[in-house]
Amino acid sequence: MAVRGLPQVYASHPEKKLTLYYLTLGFIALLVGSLFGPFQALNYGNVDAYPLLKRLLPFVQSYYQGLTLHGVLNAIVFTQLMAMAIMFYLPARELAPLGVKPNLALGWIAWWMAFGGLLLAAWPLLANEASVLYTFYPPLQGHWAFYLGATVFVAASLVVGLMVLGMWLRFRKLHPGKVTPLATYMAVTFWLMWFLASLGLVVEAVFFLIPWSFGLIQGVDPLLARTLFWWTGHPIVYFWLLPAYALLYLVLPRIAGGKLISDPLARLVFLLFLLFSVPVGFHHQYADPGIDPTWKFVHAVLTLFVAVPSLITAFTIAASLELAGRNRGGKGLFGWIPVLPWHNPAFVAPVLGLIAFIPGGAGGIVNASYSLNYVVHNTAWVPGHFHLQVGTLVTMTMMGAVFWLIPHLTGKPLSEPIRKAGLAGVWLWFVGMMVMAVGLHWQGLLFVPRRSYIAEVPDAYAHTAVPMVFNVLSGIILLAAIAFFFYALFALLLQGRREVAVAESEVPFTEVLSNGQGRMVALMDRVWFWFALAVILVALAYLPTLVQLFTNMNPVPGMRVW
Ligand code: HEM
Ligand SMILES: [Cu+2]
Repeated sequence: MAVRGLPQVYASHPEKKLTLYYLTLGFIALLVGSLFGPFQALNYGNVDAYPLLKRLLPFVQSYYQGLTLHGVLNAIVFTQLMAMAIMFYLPARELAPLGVKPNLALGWIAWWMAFGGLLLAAWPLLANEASVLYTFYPPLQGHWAFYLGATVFVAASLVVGLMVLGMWLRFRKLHPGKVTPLATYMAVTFWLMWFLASLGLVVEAVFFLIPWSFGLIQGVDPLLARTLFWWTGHPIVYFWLLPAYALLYLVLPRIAGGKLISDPLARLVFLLFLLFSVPVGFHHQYADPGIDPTWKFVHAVLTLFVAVPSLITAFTIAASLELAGRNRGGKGLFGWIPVLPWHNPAFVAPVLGLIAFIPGGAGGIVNASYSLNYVVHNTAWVPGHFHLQVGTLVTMTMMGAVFWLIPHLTGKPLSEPIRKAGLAGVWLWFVGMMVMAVGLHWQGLLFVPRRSYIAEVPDAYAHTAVPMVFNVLSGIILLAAIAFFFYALFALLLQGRREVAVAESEVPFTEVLSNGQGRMVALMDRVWFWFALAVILVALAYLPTLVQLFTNMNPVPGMRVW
């Protein structure tokens, strides 16, 4: 039987099992969270399917309880578990041949913290005791278990960060003077960025939300709470995005049949994210009172800076894909495109995600442009924008990765029917998201608010009938996408067949055309120096405002309006 030999594979690579646990929990969260999506899309098409949803899931009390679950499970839980998996596993495998092993005890502690925190927060969410949306702005007041569970869940990511940092420090000790290998460099800058970024949310939770929800303090200052929230709230999107970027740089070119064209550019991208991800949060507070317009302008400029690494990424990855197509014999201006491996969902999903990222990024630059934000702020435009980013590029890159990663982690091979279902799932997901993006952006320009059960007021937005048709269509397409993709995923995970050769398959790390040597790379490898610079930038961008807010607090009592 083929099953013999698998225990040895796991014994020599125990990090495989941990990664599989992170991934599986993440995709279960995505499945549950996404189920509310089609109902929301129909809502933005003026079709009220909530009576049906309440019959299917009797615990659902309202549109907003569903939306809270959707935002929390997809944007916080799924994304974080993907980051824990990818930004741990790739460096762990890269460093293994160099004699560095991860401290897996930490990794398992993190898994149990994530799982426990998730269960604790799920209880009030499912019981309609914390229908405060995934931004939980005070004075809306949720149940204490929601804040505590969410905090423990987020803290789990920091433990994984420590584990990866530990691997890197051991690498440095064992190989003095050697440049950090690429995947590890990405992971280290990534986790350092996240340590700095998470501070805002940690302070908000530990000093305000948790004591407040336990009744230890009477009120919270909404402006201060929002400012601390967005300290983390912007960089959290890079926390979602960079694991996808890591896969785009490290794995996608290989799957496409080519090479990564530049190692130093890939490093530069991650370094720029370390520097500029955090000091930009006021772009979520352009419409807030009590924040000086000059500081809003400073954050607007810094936000446009942080678009640069994504532009570099677009060119680097597109060039790497073109190289792959040329290697495969593609000729002419566009001839390299059809020869790429379009039969393979592991290739198709991230590439479709990248296409969605073009209008997604353009919308982001609009949002960032200070006074332009007043046109779109809090309208349906905003979910239109971020479903292209996190709902499409990030999610689809992870969806694609499972088609090589799960066989690689478990030895369970990708059969023809599963491949086909997966391919259908990712195409439908892409088409559905693009159609929804048209509907939501368009409605936003017609002043339809986000976060609204508009199907309950069917005459209020009758002037948006055309984009509504797009939203209805997208809801139906995305429901089909969910069915195909999750069928493929669970068929892959739950099958009995296992092959040692599949379990032993290597991580498909891409070869690099221009190597990771030279002065630039050595300079970028001074990670602590860059980290210190990032800390200074954040202090400059935030402390003047935060000192004022902390010394002029106006706490207000909480309320429950649901
Ligand atoms: C299955 C496909 C999906 C559909 C049809 C869908 C649809 C929607 C719609 C229409 C909204 C706007 C609701 C409102 O403002 O009232 C929304 C909100 C949101 N979605 Fe999705 N979505 C899907 C998947 C995802 C995924 C995969 C993610 C992230 C990984 C995501 C993250 C979010 C977030 C963060 C919000 C904002 C929640 C809030 O405003 O509190 N969605 N979704
Ligand atoms: Cu932002």
